[in-house]
Amino acid sequence: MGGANGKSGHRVWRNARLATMAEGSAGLGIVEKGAIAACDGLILYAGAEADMPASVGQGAETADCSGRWITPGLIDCHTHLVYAGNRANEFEMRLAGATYEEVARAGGGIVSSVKSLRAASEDELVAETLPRLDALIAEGVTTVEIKSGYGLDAENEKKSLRAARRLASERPVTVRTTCLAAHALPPEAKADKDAFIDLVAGTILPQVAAEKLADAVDGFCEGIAFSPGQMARVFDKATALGLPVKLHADQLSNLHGAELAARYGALSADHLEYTDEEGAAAIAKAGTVATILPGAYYFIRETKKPPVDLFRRHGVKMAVATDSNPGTSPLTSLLLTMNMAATLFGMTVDECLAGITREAARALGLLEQTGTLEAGKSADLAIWDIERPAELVYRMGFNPLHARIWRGQ
Ligand code: DI6
Ligand code: FE
Repeated sequence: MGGANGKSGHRVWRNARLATMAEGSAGLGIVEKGAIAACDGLILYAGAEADMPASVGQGAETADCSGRWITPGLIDCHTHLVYAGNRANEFEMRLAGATYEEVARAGGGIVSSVKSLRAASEDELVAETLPRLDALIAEGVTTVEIKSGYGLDAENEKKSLRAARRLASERPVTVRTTCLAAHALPPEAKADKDAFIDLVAGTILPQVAAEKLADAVDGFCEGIAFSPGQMARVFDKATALGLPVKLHADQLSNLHGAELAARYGALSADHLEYTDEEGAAAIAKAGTVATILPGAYYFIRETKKPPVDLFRRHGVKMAVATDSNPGTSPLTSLLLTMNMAATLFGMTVDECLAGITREAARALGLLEQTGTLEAGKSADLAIWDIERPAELVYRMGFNPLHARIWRGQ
């Protein structure tokens, strides 16, 4: 801390190529021969080196980037990163021909992760999650969203959210937490979905809100989970508690989850494989981001692709995220996720990169703070050993990160 002039963390990165991702600039907002100045964790200047006011760089600790590319720090805006154990056994059963239902009857599925999480202490959850968080961070992630949803009662949902919050003091990363209590029906609910929704809206959400453990509320709207009517009750309570909402929508069938999310002004609607034109139009109008999750599509060998073309036509903003979870997307690489979004769904390089920066920030309600290289935002940067941005999407299993800066450090 403390630059030569005494200001804390006054730094300049010069001789860099910038993909600012700034809204309204063409493509990636590229600046050749660029520079970034930061102080007190915030960007003071991002633009052409030749245009940087001398005062901005005076006394700063200066790094020569030797022509490397700088992008905003990456943002994984949809994860279920906090869980205990894993479900590799189910993966083997499915490879041997078992159906998802057979796996569930053998004690598998979300409920098996609920059992493991309930048996783990908060400390154990933090310790088990750190290697997954480290994998994301190693690729330049500076902000990650983490959902609960494997606790499914007040104590265990709060334990997950506390573990998620604690990760932010263990590593230099911004963590946003989301309460996904309406994820699945726990065994003790005895198939009574409405009674469980009473518990979520009447007990779990108020407690989570009172202890300020969540930044948003999510739910799984699906035949195998909760109906639009049940989700609406959860969203009514979230809204009354002042929490923004998100939704796992239209992943396995079209229950018009996108329209439901739009009706509540959701930050994002996620998955959306089965969303139709009305759904696309509704989220476009509401300004709800479509979060594209190719990891789950790939891992469960889904064949229905999200309607990326419809989203383009309606001007829907698209984020891209890992959906990191033990059951349908055991994925901890945003770089590989971009490759999947491009290869499987035909998203362009520009869309993929916007999806893990600017649009991911928008999906978290954080666009004022991060997601682009612009003055006034957090100095969250990823510096890459690449010749062109497309390399970040093109490679599979290779990490060209040179350095990662979180809040100027
Ligand atoms: N959709 C999914 O793909 C995951 N949750 C959800 O709502 C599945 C989570 C799991 O199987 O553990
Ligand atoms: Fe998910």
